[in-house]
Amino acid sequence: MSTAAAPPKKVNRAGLEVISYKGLRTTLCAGCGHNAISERIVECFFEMAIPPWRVAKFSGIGCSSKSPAYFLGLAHGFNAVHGRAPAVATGAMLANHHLLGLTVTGDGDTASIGLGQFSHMLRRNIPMIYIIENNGVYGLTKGQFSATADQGSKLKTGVVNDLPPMDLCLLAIELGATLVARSFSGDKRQFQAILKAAIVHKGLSIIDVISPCVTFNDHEGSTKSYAYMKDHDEPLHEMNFVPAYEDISVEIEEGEVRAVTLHDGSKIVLKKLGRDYDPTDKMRAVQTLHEASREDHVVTGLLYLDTSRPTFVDLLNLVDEPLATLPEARVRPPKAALEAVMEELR
Ligand SMILES: Cc1ncc(C[n+]2csc(CCOP(=O)(O)OP(=O)(O)O)c2C)c(N)n1
Ligand code: SF4
Ligand SMILES: [Mg+2]
Repeated sequence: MSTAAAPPKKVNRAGLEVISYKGLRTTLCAGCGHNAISERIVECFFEMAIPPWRVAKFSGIGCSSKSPAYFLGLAHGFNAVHGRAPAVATGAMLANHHLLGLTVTGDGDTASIGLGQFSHMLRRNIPMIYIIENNGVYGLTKGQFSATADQGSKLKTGVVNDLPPMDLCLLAIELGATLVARSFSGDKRQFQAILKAAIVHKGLSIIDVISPCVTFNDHEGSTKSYAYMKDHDEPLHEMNFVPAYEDISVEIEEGEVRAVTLHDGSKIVLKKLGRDYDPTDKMRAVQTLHEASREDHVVTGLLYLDTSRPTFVDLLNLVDEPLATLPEARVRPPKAALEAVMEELR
């Protein structure tokens, strides 16, 4: 009988094992793209050593919005009404801007009932990560087209979508998000690099992830299926994330590699694939998305990055301590001040 001791469990820089980053067992369909996204969230938060209790998760209603139950079980969480995650998250981030906000929701939740709230979150550049698990349908209510479904795409029943799609990345760039990326749930490496960059970005990160619904939208005629993405995914660059604590000097080959520096000194290293792409050029980002839509390509990667725009928390000039932890004496005017106001109104 062997007497060898069990190998030590792997811990991250926070001294935590990966199990501290997991959630409940998924109840989504086997093969659903949303499950792959939950797995990447567990891996990235573990690797970046973010204590899970420093994270606040938000969602709306949908299969995608159920997924926060399946990762970071030790984090704070709020499952809002359909489409209302942005307002709840905005309030929470203002009440405690020391938390790392992570919203995971769907294309239906975001682009239909939640569009108004989504737009104002973009304008305000609320500092948090907002992931859209985009499958082109309302999965939870049995597969009706959502507002991101492509014109001409077909449901299993043969019904054709006659309406033009809403591109949530275009909207995000236009209305003020400061990190905007598109990925595919089947591209593990690319999504990990984007998510790690979003974790350190000080501003609103919108990540639109094409995440196939294997039950209602993975057939021929769908433009959000695994097969369609295999043929039409056009990565803008090969992405690598170099965290600030790794202190690796990045070799820049002129014209081939572009490195963009994030707020904490971490870097996103973008290796050119075919075209030269500068994610800090807003006009170029918008043009690239329009061209891709015209040519039936799905461009993925880091579409847009702006590290200079202030967040809503900066604009409000909040005190550094979380408002939620301030004693009443510091958040409420004293009785004498209220009496003086009343006196003026008499
Ligand atoms: C106010 C309200 N209207 C409608 C619904 C029905 N409903 C539940 S989930 C959903 C859409 C979900 O689609 P999506 O956000 O894309 O998530 P998925 O299931 O595809 O991941 C709808 C319309 C609801 N729950 N509440
Ligand atoms: S119905 Fe579609 S979106 Fe919902 S869990 Fe199943 S595969 Fe995923
Ligand atoms: Mg959906």
